[in-house]
Amino acid sequence: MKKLFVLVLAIMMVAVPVFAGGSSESASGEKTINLVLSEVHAEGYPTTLADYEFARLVNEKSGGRINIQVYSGGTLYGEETGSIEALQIGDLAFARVSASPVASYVPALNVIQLPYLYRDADHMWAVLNGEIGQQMLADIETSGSGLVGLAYYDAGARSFYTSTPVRSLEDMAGLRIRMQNNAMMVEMVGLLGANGVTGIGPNDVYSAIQQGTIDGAENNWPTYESMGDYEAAPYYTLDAHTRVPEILLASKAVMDTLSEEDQQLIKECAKETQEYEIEQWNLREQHSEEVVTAAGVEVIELSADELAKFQEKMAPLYATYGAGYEDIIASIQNDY
Ligand code: BDP
Repeated sequence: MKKLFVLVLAIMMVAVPVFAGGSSESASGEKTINLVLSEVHAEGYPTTLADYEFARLVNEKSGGRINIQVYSGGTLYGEETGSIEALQIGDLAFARVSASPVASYVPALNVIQLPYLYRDADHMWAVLNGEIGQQMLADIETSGSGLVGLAYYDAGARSFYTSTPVRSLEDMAGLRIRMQNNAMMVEMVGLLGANGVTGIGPNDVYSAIQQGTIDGAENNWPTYESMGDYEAAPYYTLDAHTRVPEILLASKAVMDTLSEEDQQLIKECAKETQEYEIEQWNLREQHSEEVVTAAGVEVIELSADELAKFQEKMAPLYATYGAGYEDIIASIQNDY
């Protein structure tokens, strides 16, 4: 009888996974809180490593009371919008996502990912860890989005990769480029003469290029390498159009079920993992560049004049998505 009960329980656990988490009681009567984190990247990718570090820290600092289980590789949600919506309704506790799709729910976030906004990574980090970035992160929670912004991570700079070489702005004409689910990003590629295609999760870009549904996509060195996309689109044009940070998000609905102390503990642990992710990021970025170039990818550097043509096309985005944030944009450009 006992065996049968264990079997039924095991089947139920496989058939009905609790993604948001839940709580269980240990033999000593102490409550264990089980929470789930969704990640689109594979094991070993910098953000995935940071997710595990976050889970480890939370477990350690809560004396083993809070357990976070990481689902990597997009196994839970292949598209980040899916995980964001699950957070909103409390079906999922955490998701590590790009800030780009989050801006569809918290539009102000577009301001910190406008094309050609930052000079380099140091400039971006000064802004993100300064008053402007920290205020934006805090605003996610008060925006009514149902999301809580826990921490920013690095994701380098994004550039275009294509199945035919892009050596000039003219070469972008008519290309079908997979973009993240963010209206500003789709408009951006349109301003460059190409057609943005959305609805393709990052793990499906490779096959979409191979099947000819799209002519290319855009991303940083590590994603280009890790997803294998360089094999399908072997031309990488280093226009570095955006620096879009990653964000570790929590569900407001799930956070509200926790004590104030546990919420604080989670927020502190998340912040603590930022430095670790940046270290892992820098290592992986270099490694990915080596792998991709060794595989024979043609890395195309644009001349300053050509790059200026890309940049000039972005003015309408600053006007539309920067409206109401002129002071913040000027401050990012001049004070940091
Ligand atoms: C990668 C981000 C990942 C995004 C992906 C994308 O790390 O969060 O989902 O880009 O383009 O750089 O969708």
